[in-house]
Amino acid sequence: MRIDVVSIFPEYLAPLELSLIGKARQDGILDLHVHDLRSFTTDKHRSVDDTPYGGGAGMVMKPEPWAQALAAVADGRPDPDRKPVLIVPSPAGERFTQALAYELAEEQHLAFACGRYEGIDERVIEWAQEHFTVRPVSLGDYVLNGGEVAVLAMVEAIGRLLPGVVGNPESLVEESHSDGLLEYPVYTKPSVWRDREVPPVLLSGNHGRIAQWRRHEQYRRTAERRPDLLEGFDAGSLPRADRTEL
Ligand code: 6GU
Repeated sequence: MRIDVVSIFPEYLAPLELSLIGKARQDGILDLHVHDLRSFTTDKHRSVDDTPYGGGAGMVMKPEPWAQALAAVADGRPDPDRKPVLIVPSPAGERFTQALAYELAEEQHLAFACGRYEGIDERVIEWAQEHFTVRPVSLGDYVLNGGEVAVLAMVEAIGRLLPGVVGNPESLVEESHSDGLLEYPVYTKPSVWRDREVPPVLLSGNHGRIAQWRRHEQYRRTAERRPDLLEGFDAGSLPRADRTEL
C-alpha cells in the first residue's frame, strides 16, 4: 500500500517510523511518504493560511499550496487508472471505525490532508474530487488542533490490517470491535498476585468452558461500558444466559 500525508508539521508523523508500522515500511509492505505543505508555497513568506471570508475567529488554509501538494500526490499514484482515496481528518467527518479501517486497508493508495487552524478552503475539497475519492473522517466527537494525531491513529489502525504487519493474524480475530463486542479480560503468571486470583476457569484446561466464559465476559463488558454496541447485535453467538438478557 502507498500512503501520502501532507502536513505543515511533518515532524509530527515521526512515530510512523517506529514499531510495527516502521517495520512494515522497512519490509516494503507500506510505502509511506510525508510531505511538507510549505514546500508547495511560492511566496517569500511561505504562507499557508489567511483570514476567513465572512469574518470570524481563526485562520483558513489557502487553496494554492494544497492544490500543488495534492496534484503532486495524485501524480505519484501507483495505478494511473484508479483514483486514490483522499482522507481529510476533520471533526466534521464520518466516524472512523474498525469497519472503515478494514475497508481502507483494501485500497492501493491512500492520501491524508492534514488541516490546521479552522480548516482548508472548501473549494480545495471540491476540486480534489476530480482526482481522488474524498472522505472527510473524524476520530470521535471532540476537537483536536489538527489532523496529524488523527493520521497517526488511522495509519496505525489501517496498517496493522495489511498482510504481514501483525505477526500472528489470529490476534486480529479476537480483539475488540472485530466481532461487534469488546474484548475479554486477559491474565498471565503468577496465578495469584497481591491476593488476587486468576479466574479459575482459565486454569481448568477445559477449552469449551474457557471459550464460553470469554464470550460471557465480552458481553458483560460491552453491556457495562458500551451498551450502544449491543443495539442491533446478533445474539446468536452468545452463551444462552446472555442471549435472554438481550
Ligand atoms: Cl480527524 N481531526 C481533528 N482536527 N479533530 C478531530 C478529529 C479529526 N477527530 C476528532 N476530532
